[in-house]
Amino acid sequence: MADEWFAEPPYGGVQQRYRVLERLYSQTTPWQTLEVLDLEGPGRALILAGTLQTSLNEEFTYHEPLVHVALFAHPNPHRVLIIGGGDGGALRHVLLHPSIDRALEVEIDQAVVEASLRFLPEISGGAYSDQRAELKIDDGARFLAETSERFDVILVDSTDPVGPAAALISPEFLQHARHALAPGGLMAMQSGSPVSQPREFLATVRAFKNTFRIVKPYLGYVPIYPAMLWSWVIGSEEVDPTSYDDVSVRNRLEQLRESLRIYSPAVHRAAFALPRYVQSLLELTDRDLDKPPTAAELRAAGHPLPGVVA
Ligand code: AG3
Repeated sequence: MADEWFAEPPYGGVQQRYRVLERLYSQTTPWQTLEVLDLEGPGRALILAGTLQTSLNEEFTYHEPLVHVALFAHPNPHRVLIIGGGDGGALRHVLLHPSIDRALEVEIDQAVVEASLRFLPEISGGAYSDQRAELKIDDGARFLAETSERFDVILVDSTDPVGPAAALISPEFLQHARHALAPGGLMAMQSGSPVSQPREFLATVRAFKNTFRIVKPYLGYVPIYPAMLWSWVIGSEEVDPTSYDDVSVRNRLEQLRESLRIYSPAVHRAAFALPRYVQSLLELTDRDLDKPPTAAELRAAGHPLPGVVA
């Protein structure tokens, strides 16, 4: 049998690859190409537009930081909006919190939900049939522009902010999201890898800084994403996600319907401690966004693999 490997397009001269055990499904949806592959290590994996999104063995490495850092940073979240997240993993993690009484997911591509339910049902784990959950197939940007509903937490679980998902860091989208937050609300979004995608990371944080009073990027490891070191960012008008009551987080953690594999109050706190080179990179967000940083500027800021960006 031929040795078959899957890799995302390279970042500069850098590429991570996985042995393909089985090709289960592939389709071109109205929005993107969609594949489900069984990869050695990650297990069954969802690939959108040629980039790895999630897999059975590793979904927690991405969903726990996205969902639980944001939800525990809020003292008492009841209503959550998820934009994207068609694999249902973010929804499942949100619904682990007993305080949640409404979790609305707005996903643009119905095919992602269908393929995930068919090939990766463990990732949503029945979340779509939970009484508290609602799924709308719609453009999240349009939904937010029109809704009068208010949410305690908004999570953006998107593909990389290039192509269609670039709209999710536009000033209009973020203003609409800010308006859709209830008082004390906060918004979290994946912001790419400071190592393999420093420009996407900086553009996302910069867009948040232009919208929210309090903006805190944080880090974690997602082994199936390029360079593994990943980032998310939280924006809020009132809530600082780095200060929360340890005792109440510990109590709430015990009440979750499933035990977690990454999140703890110590991990929450540590995630916001940024290496100094990431801080130097972030200083580049204070300049004009229309001119993304050059490779020389990234190198000067101490970026560890400047070869990944041309
Ligand atoms: N969303 C995708 C995060 C970005 C991955 N980027 C990449 N592999 N180049 C994750 C969706 C999981 N619900």
